[in-house]
Amino acid sequence: MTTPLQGITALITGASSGIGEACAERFVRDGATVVAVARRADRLAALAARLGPRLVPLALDVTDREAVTRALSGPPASAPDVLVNSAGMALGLEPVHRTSIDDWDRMIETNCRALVFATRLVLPGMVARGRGHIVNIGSVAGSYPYPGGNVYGATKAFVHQFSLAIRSDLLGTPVRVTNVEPGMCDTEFSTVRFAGDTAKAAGVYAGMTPLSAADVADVVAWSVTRPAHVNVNTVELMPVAQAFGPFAIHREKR
Ligand code: 8X3
Repeated sequence: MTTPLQGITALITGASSGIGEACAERFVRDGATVVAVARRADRLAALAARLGPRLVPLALDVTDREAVTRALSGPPASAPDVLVNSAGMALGLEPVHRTSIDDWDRMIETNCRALVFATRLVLPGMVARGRGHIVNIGSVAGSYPYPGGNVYGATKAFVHQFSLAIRSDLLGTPVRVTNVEPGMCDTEFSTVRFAGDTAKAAGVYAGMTPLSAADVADVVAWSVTRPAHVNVNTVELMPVAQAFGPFAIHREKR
């Protein structure tokens, strides 16, 4: 028997745009109540106006550990059936020796530290209530290195391993853990990566059909709605127009 989204509560981080927003939309459409977490209160208010009363906005910076602790210790965020950790970003595409160390800090802070912290806060309740599902939004960049992906890819490799590791801790409980790892997806991802340069970002997706945020939300919804005895560990998805390259060889001129 599948697990319905109808009537459940989902806490979704990074809900003001991209994959997080698409997940919020999909979950609300399918009957869930969504506590939508993001820094941008105006974007959350617009989302609430669009999706109705089952979209509960919670303006919050997920990297602010004290604020997150406070917010997740009482209603409406304290007892979710599902946590979708979608807050995250890539910053820059420079070779490792030229990257901004501040960018590294922000990626590690959001993609790793905030994700494990939110997860740690909701898990005791999920275990005690005997139900729960953590869905992390990873990336193919966590498995396949590419030039300039350095710390971004490493944060997503962290998310991959963390997702598997906590499932082994949760063995014997009904709490499920899934890592969804998309490839190229047409969201604000590249605009953020290139510090607001929309033309450069558009070039990333020129002449090909990337995944949409709704494609990824579909996989998240599918993972959550499997029968209760099924744990989807990892789902990797890419656009058909994206694939892997051969090893790069540097040859000296002789
Ligand atoms: C984003 C996937 O392929 O654009 O996480 O780096 S890719």
